[in-house]
Amino acid sequence: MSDTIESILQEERLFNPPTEFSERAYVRSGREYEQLYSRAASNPEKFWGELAEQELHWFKKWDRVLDWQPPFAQWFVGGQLNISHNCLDRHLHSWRRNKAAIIWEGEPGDSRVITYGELHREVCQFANALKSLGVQKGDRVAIYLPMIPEAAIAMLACARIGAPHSVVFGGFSAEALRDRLVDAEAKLVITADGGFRKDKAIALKQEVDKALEHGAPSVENVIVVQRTKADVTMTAGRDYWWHELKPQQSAHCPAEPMDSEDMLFILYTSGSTGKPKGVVHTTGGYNLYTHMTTKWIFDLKDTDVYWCTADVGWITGHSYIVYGPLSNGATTVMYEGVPRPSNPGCFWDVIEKYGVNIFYTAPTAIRAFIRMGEAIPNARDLSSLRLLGTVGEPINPEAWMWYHRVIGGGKCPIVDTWWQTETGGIMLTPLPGAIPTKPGSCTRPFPGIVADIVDLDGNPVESGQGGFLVIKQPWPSMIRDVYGDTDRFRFTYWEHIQPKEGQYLYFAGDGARRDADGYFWVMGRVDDVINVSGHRLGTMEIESALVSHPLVAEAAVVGRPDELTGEAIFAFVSLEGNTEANEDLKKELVKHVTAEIGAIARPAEIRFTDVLPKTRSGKIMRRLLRSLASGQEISGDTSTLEDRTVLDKLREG
Ligand code: 6R9
Repeated sequence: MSDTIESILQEERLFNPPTEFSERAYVRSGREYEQLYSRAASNPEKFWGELAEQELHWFKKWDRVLDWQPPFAQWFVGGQLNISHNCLDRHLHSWRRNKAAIIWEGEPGDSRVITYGELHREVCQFANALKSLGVQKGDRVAIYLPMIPEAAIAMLACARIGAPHSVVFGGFSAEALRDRLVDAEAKLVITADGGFRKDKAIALKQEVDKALEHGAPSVENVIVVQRTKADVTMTAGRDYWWHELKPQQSAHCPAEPMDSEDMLFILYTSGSTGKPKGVVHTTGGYNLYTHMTTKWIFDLKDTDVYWCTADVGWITGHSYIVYGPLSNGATTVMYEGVPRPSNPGCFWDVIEKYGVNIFYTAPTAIRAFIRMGEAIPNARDLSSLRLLGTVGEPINPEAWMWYHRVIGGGKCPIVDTWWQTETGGIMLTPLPGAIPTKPGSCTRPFPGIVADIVDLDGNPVESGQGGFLVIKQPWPSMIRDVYGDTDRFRFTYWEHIQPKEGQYLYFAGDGARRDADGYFWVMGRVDDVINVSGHRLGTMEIESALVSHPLVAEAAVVGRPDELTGEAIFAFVSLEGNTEANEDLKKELVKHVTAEIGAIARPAEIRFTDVLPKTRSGKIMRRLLRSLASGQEISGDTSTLEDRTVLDKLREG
């Protein structure tokens, strides 16, 4: 890792929060934001302590808000609570008992609305089912399900009895599942016969069987939800049907009082090499931070219908489909499907059908919508929307503009939220009623978050200059450990940046710059930085220049070795709709990038492609493209790749 990153992209557009929005928002102006921010900064323990008291239910109050022995933080030490109680029981004593907690829409068009009262009952019964199979506080339970309500029910049931869950994305292979089961030493797996994805039934139970055959000795039982009615083999004494086991159980299951620092879940995140890391989150700090961020960032009111399109197998699904919204007593939409050729407008249908007010999705989805053309969303009534959000990757300014205009009708603020599995909740984001937005910037830190951009020695870099994005103070939902590997926890997050003062800075791999207004601009992963003749360039800015060409839908740039310049820019480009790919267009794109951001960013080579390799959460895997561009074999972990055939297609192209 060398020192800093050069910034070459200029973006001047500014959007103020609409007055009608600000007037009704929790945080109504830049001044209110500044006040909150400085209150949190001057006395973080008082700030978080007061919020914890006001916003959550505790069985026992904490003795100390924070114990910080870098890099180990403990929040609300001595306090006891249960996140499932905060998400369910406390809403039962008001009108919310009969409010929709989850609105679920299945891919084939089936649907279900579950009230808080019903969800509580389901969770209690399923928690008792887990107990009946011998699951105890502290035992790890793996959840390998499609996007069906049972996924949320299973998570809440685990939390209720104090069994940490480890949700494994339903699209991962048997091998990837096995690695995670072994690492977490899971005692039980909750799965389904299958799930619907892009009009096909995909098998899940079969993958679990394979994973167990290949060896996951800690697993004693499997619970199977019937979803697709596919034929599955049930092993007597080991496998149970959800629909047979659950109804026999009592609906009475008091929530286990958990210590604030008891483990709530493990979630695996891929390393670029080596085995995935089990990120550990604990109870109290995670509950509070996801609660507050959901409330203030999505400005979530009791009357809202809120929809986050993520999968529960991703941290975004944990924090912003399940725990954050339910802790706030909100109505959260869960959708099993994804846009597909048979129904490219399915997202807009869901918005229209349920009158969704707040919509949170990923740049990869937005770029796919752009490619399909605006006639599709324009044919639906999206007027219920009042707030939009994005997460997962830097959003290219042109994609932001499209989202704002076509989906938001020019009237909805956009919250571009930067965070990670490790941070548990959103770290950098506008508060929608308070902070004017700039396309491509995640703007400012959430109150209580002390973020900075530094060089390798931990010294802040000048404004406008790119560097390493770090967090300087502990926050409630921060990663506590890498499961079973504390050395890896220290090494991965706390030792790259080495300030002289012995200060500990959290760094998890992103480059960013800050502009003169103090706004943060994430420039991409520092592993992906391209070094052209000694100029270190982030991928985001070059890709955004390409995407700003009207015929380009999506772009990924990587460096490939070059004798003259060290590295040269290699761009993989997907075109809009039916655009014809030819040599003239390549020349035009090279010219366009040069004109937009300068000769230094001139692509040496462009390859047109229909597909880009992505993770399940939609992140472009540039590491794989780098190998392709330099003609090397692909090495390292590919278990998180969404579509394995993509690599073959790219090799042919
Ligand atoms: C929540 C989530 C984390 C990485 C992160 C960064 C990228 C996420 C972003 C963003 C720019 C945003 N990322 N949100 N980059 N702007 N708004 O995505 O967690 O799957 O762990 O990924 O995603 O590179 O470091 P996770």
